[in-house]
Amino acid sequence: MAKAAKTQVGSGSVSSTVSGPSTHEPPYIAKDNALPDELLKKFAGSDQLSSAFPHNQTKASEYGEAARCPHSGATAEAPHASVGASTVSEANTNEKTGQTPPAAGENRQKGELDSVRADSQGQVLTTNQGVALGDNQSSLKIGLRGPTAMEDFILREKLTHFDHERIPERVVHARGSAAHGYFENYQPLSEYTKATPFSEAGKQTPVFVRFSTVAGERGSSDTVRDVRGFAVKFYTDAGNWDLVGNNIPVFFIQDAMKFPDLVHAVKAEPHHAMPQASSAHDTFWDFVSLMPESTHMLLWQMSDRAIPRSYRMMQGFGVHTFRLVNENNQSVFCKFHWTPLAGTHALAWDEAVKICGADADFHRRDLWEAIEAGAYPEWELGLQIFTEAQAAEFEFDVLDATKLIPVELVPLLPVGKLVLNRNPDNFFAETEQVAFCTAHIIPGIDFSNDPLLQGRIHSYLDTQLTRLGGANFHEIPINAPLPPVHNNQRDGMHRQSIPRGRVAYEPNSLSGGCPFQAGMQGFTSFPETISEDKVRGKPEKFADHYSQASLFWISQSQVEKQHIINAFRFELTRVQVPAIRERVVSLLLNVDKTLASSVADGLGIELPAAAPLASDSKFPLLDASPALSVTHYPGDGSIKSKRIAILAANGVSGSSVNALYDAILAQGGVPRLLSCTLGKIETSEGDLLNAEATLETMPGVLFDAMAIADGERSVTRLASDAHTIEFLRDQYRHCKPILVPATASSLLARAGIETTLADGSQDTGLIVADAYAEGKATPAIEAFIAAAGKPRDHSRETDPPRV
Ligand code: HDE
Repeated sequence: MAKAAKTQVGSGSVSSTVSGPSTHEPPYIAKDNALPDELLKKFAGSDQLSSAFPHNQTKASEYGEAARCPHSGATAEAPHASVGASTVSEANTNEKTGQTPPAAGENRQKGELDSVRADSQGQVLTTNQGVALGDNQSSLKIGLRGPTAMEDFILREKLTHFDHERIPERVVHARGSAAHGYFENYQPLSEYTKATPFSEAGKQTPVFVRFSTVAGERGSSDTVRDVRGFAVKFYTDAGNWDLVGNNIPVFFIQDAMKFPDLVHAVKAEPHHAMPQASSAHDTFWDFVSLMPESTHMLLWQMSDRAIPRSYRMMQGFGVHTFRLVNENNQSVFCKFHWTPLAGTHALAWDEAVKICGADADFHRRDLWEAIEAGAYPEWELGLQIFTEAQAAEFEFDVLDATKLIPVELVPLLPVGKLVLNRNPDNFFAETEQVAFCTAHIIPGIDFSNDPLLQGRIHSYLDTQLTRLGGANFHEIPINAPLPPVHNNQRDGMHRQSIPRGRVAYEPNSLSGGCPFQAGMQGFTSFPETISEDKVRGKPEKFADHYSQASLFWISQSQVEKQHIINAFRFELTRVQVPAIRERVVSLLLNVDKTLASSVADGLGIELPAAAPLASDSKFPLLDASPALSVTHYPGDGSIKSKRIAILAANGVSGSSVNALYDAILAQGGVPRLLSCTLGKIETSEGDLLNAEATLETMPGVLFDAMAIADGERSVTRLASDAHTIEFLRDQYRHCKPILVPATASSLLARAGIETTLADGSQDTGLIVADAYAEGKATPAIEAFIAAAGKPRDHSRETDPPRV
């Protein structure tokens, strides 16, 4: 047999990119040949690695029964690191390329935000190309009075960047605020789910949470009547999981097909773009009055839930039924509930409207300030877990997002807490660019067939393509998951990562099969058995549009019921077309006669006939569920992070101001010394205090409670400023605690405030007593602080208001 000649012929292929000899033998290369050793190793190593895949070893397992348990991908180890490299020239390094290539399997583009946070302290200005700027004041001109030179690349770069600073706002939920924090798990939940945030006691998972309103534009006001978004991105060690919920546990519609209609109806009307961030207009009520399934949600939306005092004081709900899946691939259904430790609290409607003018950023500011001050907002996560068999017994369908599951039926299992303890560095980079997506789930969580959820799985991914400019939004630092990303997706606008090597497909042998599929270690969909016709329609139980609306109504306190009536009256009064108003009342008649007739009275109309029912089926009459009332979660009674105004002017008793200030601070409240103007306030003791804000810039609606400090001269000066009277009136009308020294009783009289309630009983929130005695907090201060820590006492409230 002829012996192969020892020749270098064929070795040219090593430095070529097309074709080569038909042998597995590495080409012979004489020692003194200039070809780099690495290149030869890469050439030979590629063939060696590829040879480990004589065929696609796992192809057969893609078919039939075997496919139910996806296999792990075939993989082999590269004999040499350079096999995975794009180029052997990567050995030539510099400051920009970096000195060391990634280790096998490493993706350097990690999720940690620190790698992209920037600080300019002590640095000179540069262009975007890193060129130091000599002059940032004037453009380059031909003579001091001459035209600007076309070559002024510095001016052009600056203006061009500025011209493109805005991205499209979210089509809904455009207005929002967010914070970082963590979710801490109480106990392993492995019986129900393999989702890693629930795997161990005490395990912490980083989160980014964005709260929002729905209808308004990005610059709209925070305190409008609206549903609030409550979107949580869990950066888990198994990838990102987004729980994109609301502060109301149900929704207006049952099928994703109607979402664009709903949003077009509630947003500003298209001809004149009015009103901004409000459902109080014809198109919204026209649509919902023709969609009786929205009745339940409408009651929530007209309730105090839709005007929360703070993002920190509202519940959050995943709304849909989800699945939990454990290691044995057993599944249960689940609903997610966030319960705030601070309790659920609402604004008064009149207050919410006035805050829109006084501080459009009221909720944004509140969240930011609380976190800066270390009063970290907390929620407990509770799960309602139930089986498919239980679900089949319920009188409602768990796939219907207009229905909730009363906690009396399926109690909440507390599983962990959410703590928000860090404000973002940059609103745009984080809060604006964060992309929540219902399709982001991890092993252990899965979808139900709720037709609203199914549509959302598409919509959230799709919307980011327009909003964030392309398919690579997952690489934006705030969106990047903690585990490194490895796949064969390539290119697209603004690609950040620089994948090594020539392989961007699977199966492959040239990259040793990598990255390979994870099989049962990775995400697999729960294998729900479905055998049905293709059909457009809804299940029969979805036709019950009123049982749970009635349930909500009977579960409200008397005060809450009155607020709901008032809200319907307000919204429908702004509607112009009488037929629409009547249609809404015809829906309410199927909920509760008193509700419907009170709203009709408020609108000055006769009761219409009740809206016809959508089904002949008999639907249940349910018992009240106290947990549906806002009063069910009073909070811990502390004044932590509550804003309390102390009004003072020249001649004030300095000791009374100090006593109040100290007592509020000591309990974690936020005291502010307000006066008619900024500047010094002379105390009766001859000291000077500094006013922190004025009655004009920070009116009463911005505070949770108010105290007028002792001192006759001070009271007289305050009385001469009508802002004081407005301040008092608003605080009184919105049922907030008021502390007034006996010397200031005349102020109350000027404001039209009586010291007893309408029924003659004592008003415990109105304390008339001096605020200082012997350098200590008086019982009056203690009573005032105790009242400020409690939920609002609405016993002052009358309709119409007395003050
Ligand atoms: Fe959304 N929703 N939605 N939604 N939604 C968006 O996604 C959509 C629904 C919710 O802070 C959009 O990134 C459809 C229910 C929140 O960034 C968009 C349907 C619930 C946020 C979208 C719904 C929500 C959004 C707009 C019906 C409560 C803000 C921008 C099938 C469970 C997330 C974006 C953030 C945002 C679509 C219904 C909550 C267009 C199609 C039900 C909290 O993709």
